Amino acid sequence: RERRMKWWHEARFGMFIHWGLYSVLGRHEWAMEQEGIPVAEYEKLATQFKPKPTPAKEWAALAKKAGMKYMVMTTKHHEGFCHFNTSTTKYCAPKTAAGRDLVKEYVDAVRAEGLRVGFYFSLMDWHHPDGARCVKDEQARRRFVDYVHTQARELMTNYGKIDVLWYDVPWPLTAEGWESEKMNAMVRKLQPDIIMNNRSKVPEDFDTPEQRIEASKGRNWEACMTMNDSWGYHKADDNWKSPKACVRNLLTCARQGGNYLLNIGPTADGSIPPESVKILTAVGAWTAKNGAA
Ligand code: FUL
Repeated sequence: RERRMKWWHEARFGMFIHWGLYSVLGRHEWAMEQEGIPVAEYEKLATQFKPKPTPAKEWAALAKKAGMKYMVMTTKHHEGFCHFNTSTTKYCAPKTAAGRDLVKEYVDAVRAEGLRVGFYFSLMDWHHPDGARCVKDEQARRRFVDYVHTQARELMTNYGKIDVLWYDVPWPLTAEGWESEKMNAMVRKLQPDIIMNNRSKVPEDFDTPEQRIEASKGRNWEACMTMNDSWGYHKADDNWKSPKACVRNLLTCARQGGNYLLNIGPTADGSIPPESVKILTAVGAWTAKNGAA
């Protein structure tokens, strides 16, 4: 494990990207759930999700400039919309208005900057009809777990070497329910050097303190944080941290032996909010002078 994790420890600093149909709304990546938007209505957002050409190139260039060494993009958030081409559903970027595989585009852009590639993948899924009832109905669980494992297999098969798999929110199942051990063994077989987080209810390689810096005893860890108070693009959230605060967080993580995963929430067309560009550019000026760790 330590051999596999060497680059990750040296990296220290990564970019998190929360991007999805919720970016069209510009409120919250939980809007579907928080506002009780029915599936059929929420699905219509896919007709408005038309990113400009290769926004990931802008993200990757900014990440590099900021001194970040890896990136982690939402391939599917809780809303269930897939940025990748999948055999499991039509609810994915290549088969809707976007008209192309945004994961492929992202992977190419990240590699072109010489950065490491990470995939965020939500287990919880509000779109899939079995996503909630799987907890009470064994047939539903079987279908849903097959669905999720197939998507994980696609992500681990179709994009070359992937460096990080960042699971999220295992609600409503247990590790047994998700068949997490089996899923993660499959992932490792396909990607022997991959680094996995702890959110499939199996500890795996690293812990994920969220919106706080907290060293894990005897465990690798990465603090994920936002620059304002939102993960997804949020029009009204202007509570931006200063570049100084971000540098301070980076240093605190580094000093305590952890990584810092700092989030951007691009708009629906893929543009990075100007405030985030400003902050990361200033952080980059600092890391260029002092080094990230
Ligand atoms: C949380 C999610 O519910 C948030 O939307 C976000 O993705 C964060 C990183 O993880 O648990």
